Amino acid sequence: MTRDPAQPRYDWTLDEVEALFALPFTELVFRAAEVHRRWFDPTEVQISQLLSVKTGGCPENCGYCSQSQHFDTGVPASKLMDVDAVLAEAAKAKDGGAQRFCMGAAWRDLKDRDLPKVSAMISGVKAMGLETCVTLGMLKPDQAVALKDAGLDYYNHNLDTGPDYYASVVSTRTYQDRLDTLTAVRDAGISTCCGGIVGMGETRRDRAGLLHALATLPAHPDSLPINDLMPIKGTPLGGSEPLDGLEFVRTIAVARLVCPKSVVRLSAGREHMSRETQALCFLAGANSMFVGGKLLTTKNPELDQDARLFADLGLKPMGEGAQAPVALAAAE
Ligand code: SAM
Ligand code: DTB
Ligand code: SF4
Repeated sequence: MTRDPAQPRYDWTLDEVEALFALPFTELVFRAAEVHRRWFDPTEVQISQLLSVKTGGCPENCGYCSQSQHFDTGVPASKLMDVDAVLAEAAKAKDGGAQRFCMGAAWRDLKDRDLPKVSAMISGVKAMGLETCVTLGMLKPDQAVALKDAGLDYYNHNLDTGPDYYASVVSTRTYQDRLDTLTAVRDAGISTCCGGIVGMGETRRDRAGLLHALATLPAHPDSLPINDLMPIKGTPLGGSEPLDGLEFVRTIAVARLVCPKSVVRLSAGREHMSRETQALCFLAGANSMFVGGKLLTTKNPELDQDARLFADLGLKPMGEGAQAPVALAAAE
């Protein structure tokens, strides 16, 4: 009996995932595009915008990160933003066309003392009619429940890379720590946003390892961000050899095939990607992106550039009756 490739599976082997990477490029992208349109309208893209609500000074040593206090990156540490200032940024993001507002904090874990302020940010953003997402480091089960009660839709917590390469990237928290936080998030009924980074000097097998880990979770991530490393001077991984664009597209395609119903985000790295590479990503199954000129601490394409990309590719924001972003509408 042949299996329907669009039906989610949780029993992938690492060899099977690696074999997908090895398919001829055109065959891989075709298969991914076929699966993509079984679950989604391939002209629709989910639009998120990021804000760093607490920047720098992080005690963790993630080797790619501008915000770790272990490396001299020139990113100054700042305190948790005031709720009003965050809501003002969320309003601007909404006006620009964002559908989800993602707030990131450079923390190892959430401290209970910060819960009331973070909860106020979440409920305030939610009240503006935006979807809410936060990424605050490790969470305990009761904290996840509190965030859900505040109106949280998504929690972002990445596995970052495959389990075999993980120790070369970060040593201050384990893969299992990350899996435990994801369990707390799922158990609280919050949607999961979980993916990783490529272009950190890992092998193709490591990239397959990341996607294998995601595809064999108890539930596939609702949102699956694939980040191309934004190289940061002063970090251990800042001088990594850039990943070939076609290999990035392959990673997107394999993510689409192993997690067919996940919303796959073409995440960090668009700033240094050609329009053609991005177009191939959308063809290969990516259907989410960050808009706005800034990610957390690094650059992202400006709205008018993305407006042109959307118009040229015939893409539209995901969802019935979704508002075309201002700059997108202006470019039509
Ligand atoms: N401190 C929290 C944590 O790590 O769980 C939340 C914020 S952290 C910056 C969120 C994610 O951004 C990381 O897990 C990583 O996957 C991604 N990220 C951070 N720096 C990056 C970079 N230079 N390039 C690409 N992705 C990056
Ligand atoms: C994710 O996977 N990518 C976003 C979000 N989740 C939090 C972060 C990208 C950060 C890129 C580097 C920076 O701007 O500092
Ligand atoms: Fe801290 Fe998150 Fe950066 Fe790691 S990725 S150093 S936990 S801010």
